[in-house]
Amino acid sequence: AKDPVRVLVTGAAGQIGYALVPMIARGVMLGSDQPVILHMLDIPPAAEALNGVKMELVDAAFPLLKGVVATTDVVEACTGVNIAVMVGGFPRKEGMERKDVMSKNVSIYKSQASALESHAAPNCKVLVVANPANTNALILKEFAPSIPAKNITCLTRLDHNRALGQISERLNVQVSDIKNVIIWGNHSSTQYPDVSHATVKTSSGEKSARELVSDDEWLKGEFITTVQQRGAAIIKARKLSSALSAASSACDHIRDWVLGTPEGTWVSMGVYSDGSYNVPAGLIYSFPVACKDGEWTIVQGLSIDEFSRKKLDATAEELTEEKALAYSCLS
Ligand code: NAX
Repeated sequence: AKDPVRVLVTGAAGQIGYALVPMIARGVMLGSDQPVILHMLDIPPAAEALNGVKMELVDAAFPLLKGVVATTDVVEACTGVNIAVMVGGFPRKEGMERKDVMSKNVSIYKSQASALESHAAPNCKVLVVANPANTNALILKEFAPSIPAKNITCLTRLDHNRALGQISERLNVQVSDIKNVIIWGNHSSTQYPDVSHATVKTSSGEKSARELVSDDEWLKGEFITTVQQRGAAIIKARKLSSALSAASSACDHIRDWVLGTPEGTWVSMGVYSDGSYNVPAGLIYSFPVACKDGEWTIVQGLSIDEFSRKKLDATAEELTEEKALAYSCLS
């Protein structure tokens, strides 16, 4: 039998946490033959609720779940973890300035970075979900210098999956027959959902999604805004933000990262930019990536037309501003 993998979920008493921990305990994230020990962190006001989640995990009697650590102590939470899913953060409340929210999250991610750096297992893989996800991941990277930059990522897989969902509905095809959509940039309304290289499996072979849709106006307009605004549409409908889809996408992100993507297929992940596609180096930016042996690489050589170029640059510009704002909160 395999040794258990320790998975940290921060903000585990929140809505995404509640959807995510049972998925992890059922093997959705790491496979149905991979035992896990869950580490759950939240803040003292949520300690009682967190303990309730722990009680439910015990009651669910998941065969793969070999242990649960539920704590408000960051060091205890981070000790020995192989995977860290950072869902906890400070939400933007009505009337709050962007800078104030940024400042709260910078201080959270700075201290959690140090705890991970000192106490996580070597080669711990980190996924930041909490918003502003890209910039929180960047802060985490800066304050955990001994964790390799390639181990620190943020979640744009939900946006990626939303793009698959929109194409699936439009063409009336299965999501599993669509591949290679891309989310570029920030997990925000400036992200660029791109189908230029996406394909669809049909009875007469693989076809370009763009040709099958054959409506560039929709692809360059409503499709993009629907994906960009989907989070807001869910809040409007549910009076709560996306939770099950966010949790499921976080599992997809880690699973593909650890277990690999099929040959010729890529997914979107927010990763540390090396300057590929003329995206400024040193941002956490969502790229198309292929994964093998537990490592991602940015898919190279895709053609970028003029329309896409502008979109890639606009979202990079927003991330550069966010980075400056985050740094201004440090001083
Ligand atoms: P909730 O408010 O339900 O849960 C957040 C939890 O984090 C709470 O239990 C809170 O007590 C805890 N928390 C706050 N500060 C903490 C700290 N310093 N350490 C540990 N825990 C802490 O929010 P939820 O709906 O679960 O969303 C969580 C985060 O995901 C938010 O930042 C949200 O904006 C972000 N999202 C990101 C998405 C993405 O695709 N990247 C999509 C979904 C979601 O909107």
